[in-house]
Amino acid sequence: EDIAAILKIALEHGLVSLVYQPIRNVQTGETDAVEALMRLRMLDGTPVSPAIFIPIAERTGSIIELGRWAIRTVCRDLLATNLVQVASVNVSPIELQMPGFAKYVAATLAEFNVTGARLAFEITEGMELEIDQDVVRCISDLRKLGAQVWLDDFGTGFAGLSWLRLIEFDTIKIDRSFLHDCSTERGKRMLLDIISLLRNRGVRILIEGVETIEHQRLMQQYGINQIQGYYIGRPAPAAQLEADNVLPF
Ligand code: G
Ligand code: G
Ligand code: MN
Ligand code: NA
Repeated sequence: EDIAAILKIALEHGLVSLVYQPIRNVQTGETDAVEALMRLRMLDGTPVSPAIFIPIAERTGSIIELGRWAIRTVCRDLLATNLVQVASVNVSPIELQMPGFAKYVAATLAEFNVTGARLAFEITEGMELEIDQDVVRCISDLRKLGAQVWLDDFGTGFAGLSWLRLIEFDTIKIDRSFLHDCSTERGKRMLLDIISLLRNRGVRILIEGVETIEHQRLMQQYGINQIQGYYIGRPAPAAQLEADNVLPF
């Protein structure tokens, strides 16, 4: 397959990059975190959506090398500066199941003299991740480094509630579909029920897909801790965050 072959040479040819999307703290109004999102271009420059290339990278194993590159790049470009407080990185189950993942993270943090608390790992609920002993141990090793563990896309998979029993998450990211359903009373009640469930568990709540000022106001009213979406900011290269001067803390 074309993309599988491109993924193998992507790093040496500079075909992958990271963009960062701001996350706003609702209480303070500050951008206190960013999410790192991977981008891929073919040799002729055509962009490929992560929805296409991430599953292929997972299937072919390229995700291991790409994932390590992402962690290293985030530590070097973002966390080794004072550009942001916390950066989150999406991780695939394959990475978590791979022995030595937490060790790699520890070594990379040490290399760039970055504290673990500034790094968060996003695990997607929809992923076919079996929470076995290895995964639980890996997550606990990451938390021992001080790193945060976030649950991504909450509400979209079947796993969410059982994962909440097994893993202590620092932040739950509620999938944007729940916010977008708030145009109806039924949708609003659904979101409020989810919020009260999570609130009772004491985790921080982040909601994605904040696209308008009305969305932001509603989330403020609902007591959401952090918001992310096109209204707050689009994903952009690190250089642009610096140029916009929106992020230094
Ligand atoms: O940027 P956006 O387009 O389209 O991202 C889509 C999805 O791709 C994200 O929700 C995320 O789950 C996944 N993704 C983006 N970057 C990475 C990455 O660096 N690693 C992994 N495993 N998934 C990523
Ligand atoms: O699954 P994950 O949450 O990691 O995906 C992040 C994806 O969501 C990225 O592809 C990003 O471009 C997209 N995204 C970010 N903000 C918004 C938004 O406000 N609306 C929509 N529709 N998508 C968004
Ligand atoms: Mn994510
Ligand atoms: Na998400």
